[in-house]
Amino acid sequence: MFSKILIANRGEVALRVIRACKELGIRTVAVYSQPDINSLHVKFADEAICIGSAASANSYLNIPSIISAAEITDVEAIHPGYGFLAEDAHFAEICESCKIKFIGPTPDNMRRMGDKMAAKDSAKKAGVPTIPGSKTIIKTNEEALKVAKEMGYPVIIKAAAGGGGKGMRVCHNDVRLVSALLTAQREAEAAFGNPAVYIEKFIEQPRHIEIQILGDTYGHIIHLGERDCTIQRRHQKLIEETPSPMLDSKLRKKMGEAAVKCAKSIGYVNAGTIEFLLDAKKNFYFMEMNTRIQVEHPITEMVTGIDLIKEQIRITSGEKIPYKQDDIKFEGSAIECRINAEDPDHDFMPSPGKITTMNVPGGRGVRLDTHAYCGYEISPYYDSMIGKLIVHGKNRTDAISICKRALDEFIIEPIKTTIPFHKKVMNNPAFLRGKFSTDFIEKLFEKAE
Ligand code: MV4
Repeated sequence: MFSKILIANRGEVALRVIRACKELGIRTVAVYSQPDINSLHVKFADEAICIGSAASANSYLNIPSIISAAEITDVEAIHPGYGFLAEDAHFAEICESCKIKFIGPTPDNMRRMGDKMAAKDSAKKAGVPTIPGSKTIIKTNEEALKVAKEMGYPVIIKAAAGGGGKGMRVCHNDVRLVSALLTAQREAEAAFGNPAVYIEKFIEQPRHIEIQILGDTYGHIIHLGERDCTIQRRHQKLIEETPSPMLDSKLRKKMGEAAVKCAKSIGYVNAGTIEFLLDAKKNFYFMEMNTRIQVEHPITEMVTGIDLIKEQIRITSGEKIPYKQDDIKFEGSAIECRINAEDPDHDFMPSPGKITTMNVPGGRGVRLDTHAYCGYEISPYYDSMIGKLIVHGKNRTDAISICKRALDEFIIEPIKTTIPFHKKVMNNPAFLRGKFSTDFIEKLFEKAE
């Protein structure tokens, strides 16, 4: 096992990794940008090194600075958290060449899944259902029209280098398709430096269901069930839950096995997530794979009792995963609410600033992952997440009741937060019934106006 790890991240996830390290008896090195000097990850790490100024490009994305910090402090491994360098194959290679272990998948794993068409192809070859669509990149209007005619409208244009919704366009007819092709290509070029797009049949009112997987360096891969991430706004997840109200144990097993097949087909190592779309008839389709630990990983930890960050570290240090698929048991129901410094009454506008009052919820079934505290300033330089409220109950109804009372205890002032939004959702009839799709938030705000 490692004796010292550097965490190449900030905020709640940096703290999350430090906590796992402490429990494993591993010393930690934090890196931080100048404005982050008062962050808890700096306070709770054994050592901390300033790696640059506020802009991410100068600090949390600054590979030479991070590698220098790792060499000065003589760490054996780097945990990248999520975002920043977590899915950067080049960074993982540099770590390797400096004899520092990258806590995550191999550079080859990341490259294979980073290209969305290649990823889809891998899934298809592994025998996993994929969304019908073009087999190649679409360059011309003629190609686009031909594919749309074959599949029938509506169709969706997606960026090949993309993911996460950027460069996407839904089209209902030929005229819209032709104009959307050019804008999608331009948007893809601007966002990813690559204008390549492809076309798929558009699945209407789907659910976003993802499967957590873990693979070790000996080729042993298991899944840890699903997370239902259907409640999103502009491709930002706001609420995640497990188990999904849409899945029974039979479908869970089928999707879990499909996810493991995908991961095995590319020799996947470490923690990863396979995203699926589930249509109204409960057909599931591979969408993409995230080659990192995700923001919403705690809900899986709550129902399985497995610490995913510790497993990531153990896998990287060469240990075998100590469980077989049948050892994984799911207990109760967990929900995560993302607490962002955003104003839900004004189009979720960012609301950075200093927190002068903060009362955090606790009690039975409550977990709070946050780097914020009374006196902490939410910086305008980074994402607006203040923390995550994670609740765990014996079933969905129980989890919702814990969530409601925890939200009532949660006070953050004077900045605006998503707490009132979550309170509203926890009382929404469609949410309570578990019957909703990816347009849930749009519909919620339509009604109010
Ligand atoms: C889709 C889709 C419907 N049909 N693909 C959104 C982000 C990116 N990962 C892919 N996304 C979608 N792809 C087809 N063929 C609908 C979405 C989508 C969506 C997916 C999950 C959660 C929220 C969403 C919101 C809008 C669109």
